[in-house]
Amino acid sequence: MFHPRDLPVVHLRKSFESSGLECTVCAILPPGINPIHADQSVQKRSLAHLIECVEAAAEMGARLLGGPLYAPIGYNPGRRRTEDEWKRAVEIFQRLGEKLDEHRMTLSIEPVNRSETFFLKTVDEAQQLCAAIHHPRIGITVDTFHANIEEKCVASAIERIGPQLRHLHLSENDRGLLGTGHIRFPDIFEVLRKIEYKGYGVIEGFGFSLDEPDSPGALLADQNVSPEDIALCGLNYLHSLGQ
Ligand code: LER
Ligand code: MN
Repeated sequence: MFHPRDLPVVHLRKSFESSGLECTVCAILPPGINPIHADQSVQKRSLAHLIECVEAAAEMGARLLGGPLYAPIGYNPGRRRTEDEWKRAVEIFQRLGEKLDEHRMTLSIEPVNRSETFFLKTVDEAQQLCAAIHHPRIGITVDTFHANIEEKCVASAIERIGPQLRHLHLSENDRGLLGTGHIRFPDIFEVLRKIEYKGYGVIEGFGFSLDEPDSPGALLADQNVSPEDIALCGLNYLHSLGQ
């Protein structure tokens, strides 16, 4: 989800209901929204945007909203994160707490790799952020693509955060078909069983599609791999692992 207002939320909810599918939402912040920005008007707009995201997710029937919701993807001012930025992130997520309670929504903050953010790259940083926010509905999304870049070991990182893992993006090291790269999914599933993970594993990958010429898939994916392949071959691979 980019702009919540652009989504046909009622139509989506009906489609999920009629097909018996559950829905989780991953949001990416659109231009002009940046919760860690020093300008108070940007902060205010960002809180309003996050509230809209929670409301739109609820209208779609979701109980989980996740993503790199602290800063826009690609925002990198070329320095380390400051304490003020950290405080702003803590404060904005704390202020969102009431809305999460109202809609019984889990918020799952996703660290992403260094080419996409300077603010939150590892699960340990995400754990520190969650500890500072201290809200029972707020936890962490691990994305195996990002974790493969930023963690020493993806499976150990997942084991370390244990119950704070609320959502999982299953993604190959090149965002391609699951099982064709070097992410050690069997080790990851072993650790998920160990921590008794009860959440979803969502396949996140990029396939080539002419219909979406500006999408990451069209720009980066193997041209022989479609978005449908990402989902269906990925699912076959997960079944082959007994999942
Ligand atoms: C979102 O889940 C994600 O992984 C980001 O890399 C998207 O840009
Ligand atoms: Mn992801």
